[in-house]
Amino acid sequence: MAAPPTTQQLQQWFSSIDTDRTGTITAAELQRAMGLGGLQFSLMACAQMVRLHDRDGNGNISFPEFSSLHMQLTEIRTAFSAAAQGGDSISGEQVAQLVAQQGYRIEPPALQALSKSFDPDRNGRFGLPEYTMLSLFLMSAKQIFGAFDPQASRPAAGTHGAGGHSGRVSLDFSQFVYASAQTR
Ligand SMILES: [Ca+2]
Ligand SMILES: [Ca+2]
Repeated sequence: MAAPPTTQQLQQWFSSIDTDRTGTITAAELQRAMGLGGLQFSLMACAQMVRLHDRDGNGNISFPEFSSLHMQLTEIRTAFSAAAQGGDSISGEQVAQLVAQQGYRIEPPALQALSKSFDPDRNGRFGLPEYTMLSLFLMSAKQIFGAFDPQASRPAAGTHGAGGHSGRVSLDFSQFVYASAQTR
């Protein structure tokens, strides 16, 4: 496995992506940089990447936030490459294995629906962009779910859920719309 990049390297990448020199990276700047790297993502997809790592909530990516985004994208790419073994796509079964390896427990019907929605041409194969989007979606879903989980912020007194999560949420329609909107 390649050595992790040095802070200096990361800083150079950050500066090269920050084309308008604002000291922050927007979704559009990220989209352009990924495109140059041969990965075509929609602006919406890049906005989701920004949102997932925008810890201070100012709508764009600072250098520390970029470091965590970069680490996440590297982890996704490493898992993908190991499964693809030199190829440029992986099967639905491999996606299911990777998802399980990351600790997600998802029932088969949900897993099938998940795969279908990230395989628009329905050929049962997932390239790196598709697998990345699927991973980001799951991460967002976990984050949003956790935010609505009533036990999330309390100690696990009397519950068996991991980290105090009850593992169940109850949403009204507005909350459902809010939650869905955050995952795309
Ligand atoms: Ca910028
Ligand atoms: Ca930010």
